[in-house]
Amino acid sequence: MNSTPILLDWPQLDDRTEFKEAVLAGLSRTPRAIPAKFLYDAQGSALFDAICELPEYYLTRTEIQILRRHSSEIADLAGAGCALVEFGSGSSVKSRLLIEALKDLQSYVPIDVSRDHLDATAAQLRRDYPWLSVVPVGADYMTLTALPPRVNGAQRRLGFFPGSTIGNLEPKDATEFLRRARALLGDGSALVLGVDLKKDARLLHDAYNDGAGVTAAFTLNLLRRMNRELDANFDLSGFAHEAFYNPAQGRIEIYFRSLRSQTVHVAGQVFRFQEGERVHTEYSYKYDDVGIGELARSGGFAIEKIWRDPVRLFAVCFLAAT
Ligand code: AVJ
Repeated sequence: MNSTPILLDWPQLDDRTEFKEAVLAGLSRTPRAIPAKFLYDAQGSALFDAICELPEYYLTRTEIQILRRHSSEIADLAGAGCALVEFGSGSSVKSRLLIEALKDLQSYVPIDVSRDHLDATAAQLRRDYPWLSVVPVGADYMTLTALPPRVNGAQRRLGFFPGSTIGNLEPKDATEFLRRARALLGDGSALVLGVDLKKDARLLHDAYNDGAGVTAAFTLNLLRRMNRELDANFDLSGFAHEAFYNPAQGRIEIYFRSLRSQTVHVAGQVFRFQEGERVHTEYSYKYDDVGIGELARSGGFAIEKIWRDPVRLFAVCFLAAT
């Protein structure tokens, strides 16, 4: 199959304009915050891949191990003839485990905003799985409202949202995501969801404060990106990565913090930073069984099965549309 990328819901603004408007708005509000999705330019994506290899960052390798161990059971629950729809397809290591396990897979539909990434992934998958119909969709999965028609002809649409990416979303947005996924995938669909679980605060802290400083470089790459793309003049030595676990909210909070009082120019505007002032970049919510159940229900799904790593405390959930 040599279908070319189908571009649906393509953003009206080009990427740089969208980034600029989000940054100017984010630095103008109190408290300051820039949406996490802007961390993933080419450099940021490469740094995130490096994070996944860190000894402290257990999430990726634990999830891959769960998927490896239980892929045939996942395939049994999914049934034959599915279309596999991945929300935010990064490196396709995890999807490959499902592609290889699912029976009579009708198509693989990676949804991603990064078109370059999508093209490269699709080309490689077509080389590796010549029998597979790969149908990439260049879109933001938070706003996508329809799948390519061919995909709707599958027996069942099986969504895949790995990596605990759902943890980036505040609970109301996580519910909104699931509702949208439920509507997009349709009646009788299912969703394989990766969720990081609540655990010892020290282990969580270390996962976002690695010794090699890769996570700090990932956060501070946002400043570099503003310097590169928005004609900003952030002095990288004047800011630091900050990440901590907030037990009351059950989430990791990530910021960059100004180490002194300073003035920065961004896209022709001037922003004043007090010493110690921070700009929020990410949340990473951690769930427990009750929380997963509530989340699933609020989004129109029911839990069919959960596989957990009892040591690393990560879960892969099979949710069925209700
Ligand atoms: C990709 C959102 C799952 O929250 O663990 C990792 C992002 N940020 N280290 C996470 C991230 C810093 C990651 N997610």
